[in-house]
Amino acid sequence: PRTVVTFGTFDVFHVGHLKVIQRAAELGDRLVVGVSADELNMRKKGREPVFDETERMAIVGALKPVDEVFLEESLELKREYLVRYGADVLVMGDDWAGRFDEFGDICEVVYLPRTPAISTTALIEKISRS
Ligand code: C2G
Repeated sequence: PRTVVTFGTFDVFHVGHLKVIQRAAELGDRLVVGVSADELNMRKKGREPVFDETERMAIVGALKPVDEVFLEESLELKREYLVRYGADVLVMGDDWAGRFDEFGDICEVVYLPRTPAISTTALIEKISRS
């Protein structure tokens, strides 16, 4: 079977997240998702996620196209995760285009276009204004 692996925070889960997961799943037979740990998010984005890692993993793990979830604790461990979960394909949104090309020696690397005009940051703003 062809295993697809993707990564993300998936905080305040929205349709942009859903679409990238659905499209990632179509590229193989099995989809494994690495969900960013709270601490990794603090380092990456400088703010605490709205939903904690346990909640975000529960949401992503319950989606029909997702076969397995794990906690992504460090960006530096990407290669180890790809090997551990037997990735044939690494899928990322194109906000990461070019950033993971180095893993092309162990799997196919695919960047999918982001869904326009929706983001966790914009949602947080919209909710706080209402
Ligand atoms: N995404 C999308 N369209 C949007 C918003 C997000 O396709 N409008 C995609 C992103 O490109 C990414 C996934 O949804 O592939 C998750 O997005 P984030 O939660 O923002 O993930 P990020 O914090 O970029 O984490 O190791 C890499 C990181 O864990 C990626």
